[in-house]
Amino acid sequence: MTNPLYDALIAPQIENDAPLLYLQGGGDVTGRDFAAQAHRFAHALKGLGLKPGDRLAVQIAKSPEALALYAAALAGGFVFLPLNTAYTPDEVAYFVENSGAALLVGDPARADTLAPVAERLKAQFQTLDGAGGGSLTDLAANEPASFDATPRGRDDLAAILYTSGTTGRSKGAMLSQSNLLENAQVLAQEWRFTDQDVLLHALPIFHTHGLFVASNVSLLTGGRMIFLPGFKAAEVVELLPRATAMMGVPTFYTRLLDDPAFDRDLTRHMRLFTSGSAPLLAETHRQFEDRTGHRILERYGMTETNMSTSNPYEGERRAGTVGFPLPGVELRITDPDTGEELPQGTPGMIEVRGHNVFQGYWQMPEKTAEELRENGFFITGDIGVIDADGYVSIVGRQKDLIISGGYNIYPKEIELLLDEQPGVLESAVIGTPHPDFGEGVVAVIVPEPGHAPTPEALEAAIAPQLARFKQPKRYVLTDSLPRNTMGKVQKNLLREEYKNSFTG
Ligand code: MLC
Ligand code: AMP
Repeated sequence: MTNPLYDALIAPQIENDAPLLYLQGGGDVTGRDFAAQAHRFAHALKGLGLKPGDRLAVQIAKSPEALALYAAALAGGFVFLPLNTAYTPDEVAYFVENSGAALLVGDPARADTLAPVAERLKAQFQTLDGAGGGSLTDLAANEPASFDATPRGRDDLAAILYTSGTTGRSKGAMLSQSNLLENAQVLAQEWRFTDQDVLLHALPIFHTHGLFVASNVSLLTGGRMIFLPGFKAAEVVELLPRATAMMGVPTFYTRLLDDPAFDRDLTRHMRLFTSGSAPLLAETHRQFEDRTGHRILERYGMTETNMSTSNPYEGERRAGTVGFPLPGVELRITDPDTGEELPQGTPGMIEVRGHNVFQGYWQMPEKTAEELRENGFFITGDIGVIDADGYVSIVGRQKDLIISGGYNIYPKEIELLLDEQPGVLESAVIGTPHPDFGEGVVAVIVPEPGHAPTPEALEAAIAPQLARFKQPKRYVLTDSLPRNTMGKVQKNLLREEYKNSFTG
């Protein structure tokens, strides 16, 4: 028995003496060194008592070592559970507890708050920092540079990625070896990746986009990555002439367009820019083409489904659409109430089925049953329409979700915290147009009679519990929330009323 993902992504690096990762500020990591580090980590994890199938939760800065830890999880058959570095210890605690993680790896600078979380939840705790140092690196230092990968089947879990729900707490999306491998294979082929590519990698590696789309596709095809700790427009402008491809969220592209140095000449060597995780305005698509001559290739995916659709590499990349279902993916539009398939051209619920669709939510069979039909179709919560040429467009969301700079933010989570605060009768959290992040978070607060809670007080109260990017960027007070006859808050009216919160 083999280990399909490890065999396809990591094993080929063992004999690779060429650079795999180009680093910020110069220097590189060869494929051989990368694989050796991964193997040392895998031994160290085994030495800590981790068994195949155990969950390995990590909240660490992006670095070559962080990517090697992912590779180590693949080698050892541990289920990789990456967490946004912006999450507070309270948020991390939920993921560790819910997943029953055996080990939490965190930044040494946050050990004071994370180690007690791990201890309380009976998980071990180790550290790894953005420069690659930490207790886990020390543990691994004297381990062998080779490792016999643990056999895995195609249906074995490779990763769990948590995704918030519109009600209740986050759910762990279980992704199998074949979910990840087949999706990477399809994308590599559709987007024509080869070992000649140099991917400018500025996305975080704790989400689907940066880890499974960008890193997996590049590793699979034997290409190289300019591996940056985060997105800084000026740095990207400097490095683009060395790259052939880049993947980004729309905010990357709007920020690049704000830089006058970003032009046709600078992007001459590029063969591909892709965008996803949030809607790319047709206007941005056009501006980008005017400035560079490149047409951004937009695709659509989500944590539970990896990538589902893509505009064509050859053929028309149509602005405002997410293209066609990928090979091996079926996409249908249904009536959100009845589940009946709708005729072409009618907007409705996007449902997808195929190799890409996850295995269900970790230990939440009832949630899984609500969203994953017995016939294999996953109900995405996105409203879409298919045009006469087969292009899919996303025209709305049925789920109450804000997408800000490519991060998902669930209003319910914020409303529950705000409603608990003194002086707050009730709240509604909405997303309104934001020039940088696409959508920005606005909290509409109805105070208790005689009270007027200040934004500063509310912000201070929720800050310890909520990652910074989720915190409202604007608070407004109002007398009451608009409701329909069923008593449901009419957020569409609020979005209209406060639409100029960031643009006016
Ligand atoms: C940072 N901030 C954000 C934010 N990112 N606020 C809202 N939304 C965001 N996305 C906050 C910071 O905490 C800071 O707060 C302030 O905004 C300004 O920070 P910044 O320095 O300008 O932010 P920066 O570090 O540059 O980050 C912006 C970004 C980053 C766009 C580069 O958010 C990013 O890398 N986004 C990519 C997300 C991603 O990879 N999504 C993929 C999900 S997978 P203050 O107030 O303290 O100053 C998925 C499936 C699929 O969706 O289809 O791909
Ligand atoms: P996540 O759950 O973080 O993986 O986010 C997935 C969600 O991001 C999808 O359900 C969509 O709502 C949104 N999304 C991803 N790609 C696109 C895109 N190209 N256009 C519009 N929305 C997108």
